[in-house]
Amino acid sequence: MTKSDIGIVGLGVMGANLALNLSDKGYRPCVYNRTSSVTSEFIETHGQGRDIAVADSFEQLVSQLGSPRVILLMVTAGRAVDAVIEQLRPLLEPGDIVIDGGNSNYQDSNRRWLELAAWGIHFVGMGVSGGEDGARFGPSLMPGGAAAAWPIIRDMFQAIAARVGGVPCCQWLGDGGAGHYVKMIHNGIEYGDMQLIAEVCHLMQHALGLSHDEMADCFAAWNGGRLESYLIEITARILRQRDRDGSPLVDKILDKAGNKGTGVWTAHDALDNAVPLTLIGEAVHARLLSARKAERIAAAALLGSVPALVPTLVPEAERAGYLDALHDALYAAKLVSYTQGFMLMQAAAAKNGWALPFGDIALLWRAGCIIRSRFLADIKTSFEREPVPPSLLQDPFFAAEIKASEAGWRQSVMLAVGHGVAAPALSSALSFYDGYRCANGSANIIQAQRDFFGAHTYQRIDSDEAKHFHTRWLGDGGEEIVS
Ligand code: NBP
Repeated sequence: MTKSDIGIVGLGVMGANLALNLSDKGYRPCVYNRTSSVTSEFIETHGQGRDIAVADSFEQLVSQLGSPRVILLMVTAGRAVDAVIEQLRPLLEPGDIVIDGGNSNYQDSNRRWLELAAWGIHFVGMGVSGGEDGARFGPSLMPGGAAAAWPIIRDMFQAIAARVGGVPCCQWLGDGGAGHYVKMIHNGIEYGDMQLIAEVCHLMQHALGLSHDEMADCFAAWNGGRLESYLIEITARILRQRDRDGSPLVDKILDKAGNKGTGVWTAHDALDNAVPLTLIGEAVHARLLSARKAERIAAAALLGSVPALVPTLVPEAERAGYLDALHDALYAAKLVSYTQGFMLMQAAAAKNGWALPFGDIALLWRAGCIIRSRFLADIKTSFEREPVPPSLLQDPFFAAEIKASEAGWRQSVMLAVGHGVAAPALSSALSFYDGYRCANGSANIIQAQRDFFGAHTYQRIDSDEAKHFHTRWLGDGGEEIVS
């Protein structure tokens, strides 16, 4: 019997499309789905003329695979992954490879990597991005886990991944949960990019008074320049879409954003790692606020609603200038978001002992995934520079870019504040930028307050950093060296 190259467990949206992608590239998958009717339907619809094997049980699946066995799990993240691994594990042998391609939490992947290693089984946690289309025609793949698995699975996954200039968007990221960690950051950045675009749309509509077609034209034009990206491109298309009555469809879509938790994981992880990931945090909070629809309606009635609060739109003659400003604001804030995302990955790499390849990460997000953009090529170049800058904002190219965008960015934030249009991501990014480049900040006041009420001590700018001082604020005002 001809053995299959890879077993696929789960024929949902992603599993089915990855199976077809593998088949297109000359690999022979063997597919299994818990509900057998789904497998039958898949084979009836797509099996014609393809060399795809089918299994009715885990035993059958395992018996149809060559050695070492490679099994890709495309099931819902969480308990289902553990349940499948539990059933598969007794059927596997040392050296076999189990790949979890779902949106799993990286801590679960760390655990599964260790648990399966105890049985000699190589676990790979692989982030997959690009949705249905990506899975079918070229996703961005972020694998990590048991390094011994990589030489065995590399060719197969690089063959099905998206490519930029011939380079596959699939590179090994490190031990344990490194792959799922990078996927989590990708998702967090996706939250930030989406929030920034939504804020700019709201300003265009409620402060500049643009029609949906004018907004769409603007995004389409921006997509030809520095902001070129998948999300800008689809926003132009979304704004042009009409409902059955001919009115813009977006205005009929309820303004409550859903989420599957990966943004919250990213924000949480940033706090755990003491990294100021403000923009993604704001994007998560904005989704949480959006979900409180009934409360917002009541508040609008009581406090006055936007745009009724400031009914005056920017005069038409000034619109073009404001649109340029919004372009620059979007670009600069996006730069802050990626700066913060890479800061967090740098901290996580140090904490987990991962040698994350930052330039490669930028490259593997260049195509096949939701945050794909032209701008990621510049990030890749930045990480190739010698010496590597401590953060993207200190890279000579990005420093010049953000300075050139600053005036428009401030103008946009002032527009939002003046018109009462919420723009938490645009404005928090500007506050981060101002805080980041402030050599003498306001934390001296905080340190003095902490010492005043809690004797928490402070360091002095005119003394060795190792020395800590306390002032007897309510006593004689004298200062003492504490350590
Ligand atoms: P779907 O919801 O389309 O499919 C889920 C699959 O999991 C089905 O095949 C289902 O089998 C199977 N499954 C479940 Br649920 N519990 C199981 C169990 N205990 N044992 C065996 N199989 C089980 O999901 P999807 O959209 O294909 O996503 C799969 C993974 O990929 C998820 O982790 C998702 O977050 C991730 N992901 C999705 C996208 C996307 O755009 N959709 C993008 C990137 C990553 P059944 O037919 O018997 O219910």
